[in-house]
Amino acid sequence: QKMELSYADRAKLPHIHPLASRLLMIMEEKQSNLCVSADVTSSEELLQLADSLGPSICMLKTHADILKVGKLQALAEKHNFLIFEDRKFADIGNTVKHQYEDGLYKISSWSHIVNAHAVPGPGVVKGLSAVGKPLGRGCLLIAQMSSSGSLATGEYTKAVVQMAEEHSDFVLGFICGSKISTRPEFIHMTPGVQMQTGGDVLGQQYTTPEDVLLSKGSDAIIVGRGILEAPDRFKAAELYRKSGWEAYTKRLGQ
Ligand code: 5IU
Repeated sequence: QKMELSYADRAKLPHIHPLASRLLMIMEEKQSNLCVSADVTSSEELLQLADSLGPSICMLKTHADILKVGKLQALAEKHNFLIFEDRKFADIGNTVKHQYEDGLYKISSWSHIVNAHAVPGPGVVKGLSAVGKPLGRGCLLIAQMSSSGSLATGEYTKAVVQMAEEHSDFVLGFICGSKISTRPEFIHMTPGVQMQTGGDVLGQQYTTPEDVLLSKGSDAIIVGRGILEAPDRFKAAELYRKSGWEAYTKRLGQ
């Protein structure tokens, strides 16, 4: 019998990143560990998605090139979810610093959370942190990927965890397939989730919410097409939210 800390317990840990704490509280309050991947091609559709699915989600994952930032921020406030720009920074520190702060999208000014590949070494985190930390932002390191043949495995994954531990004032967790760190301050977020296992023709591999949250010990699911391609997106989002929440409560009860 191993005791699991609840999201609410973890939110109160003394050394937790303030944004991780906020996210865990949102998850607890909204009974949602669902992040919707808003992979649509028009900003109108994205805003509509954010407004209709907002109540069901803890986070919305975006791609900067298709959004109207001001309106999305207002919806994030209205429905109490965080914005996660899936930018996957992967350059040297000095370059990502500029990509994060300046450029076309000024991502640091509106996105609560970004992600980064650890491939360049700790400089990538240091560069992002120089911009994001003063703004209270946070970063997820990509420790594993859901696509078949991914090279982010084994020793690489371990090195990513270590990099996160060394920069836990800015890194608040991981993109990963399963629980890879025992530190309860870190948030594990898993993409490649649908109600049925399987995949797409380009290498994506799907696991179920139950498998991700209960067997694999991750904290949150990231769902795109499982919801976007459903005939009723709201109904589908609620299905994923409930399934995710049920798996989480089962885990707590074990
Ligand atoms: N995404 C993955 N796998 C990963 C990472 C990111 O699927 O390892 I890092 C992104 C890609 C897409 C979303 O934007 O998550 C998943 O979409 P579908 O649920 O439609 O497969």
